[in-house]
Amino acid sequence: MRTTSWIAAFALALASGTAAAQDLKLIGLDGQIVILTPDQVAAMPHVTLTVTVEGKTATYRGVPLTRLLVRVGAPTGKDLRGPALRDVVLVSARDGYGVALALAETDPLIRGDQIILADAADGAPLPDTLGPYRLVIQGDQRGARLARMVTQIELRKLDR
Ligand SMILES: Nc1nc2c(c(=O)[nH]1)N[C@H]1C(S)=C(S)[C@@H](COP(=O)(O)O)O[C@H]1N2
Ligand SMILES: [Mo]
Repeated sequence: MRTTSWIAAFALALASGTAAAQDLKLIGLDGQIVILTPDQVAAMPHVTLTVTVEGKTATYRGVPLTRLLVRVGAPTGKDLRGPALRDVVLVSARDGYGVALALAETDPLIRGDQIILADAADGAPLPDTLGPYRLVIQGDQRGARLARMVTQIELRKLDR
C-alpha cells in the first residue's frame, strides 16, 4: 500500500472507532467511544485483588472497572440511582465470549466486592491466552464470569 492510502486507511480506522487488537474499546450509553492503548491503561491507577476461584488462588493487578466506565459517562455512587439501576455492562472478549453485569453491582460504593480489569497476574503481564485484559470479580466462586481476552466494555440501557 502506498503511504498516502495507508494514512487514509488509518484515518478511516480512527474515524470508525476501530481498535487495534490489543486496545481496549469503551462504549457509552450515547454511543460515545473511548479507545485506550495498553500504555493508557497502564497509566491508570491500579489495585491488586487476590481471588480463589474453583480452588485456584491468583493475585491480579488491574484497573477498577468503575474507573473505566466513568470514561464513557457512567454514573457512580449517589448518582447511580433511578433508571441507571437498570443499566448493564457488557464485557466482550476476543473469542466472542461475553459477560453482562448490572452497572450497580460494579460500583464500589454500592457493593464491597471489587471488580477490576486485570492486566497482570501473580506479578507478570497476562499472556495472550488470558489478556490483554481479564475481568476479575471478587466473590465469584466459579470462573465463568472471569472473562479472559477482554477487548471491549459497553454500557447498555434496558428499556424496561
Ligand atoms: N474469553 C473467555 N473467557 C473465559 C472463558 C471463555 O471461554 N472465553 N471461559 C470461562 C470459564 S467457563 C472459566 S471456568 C474460566 C477458566 O479460567 P482459567 O483458565 O483461568 O481457569 O475462564 C472463563 N473466561
Ligand atoms: Mo468454567
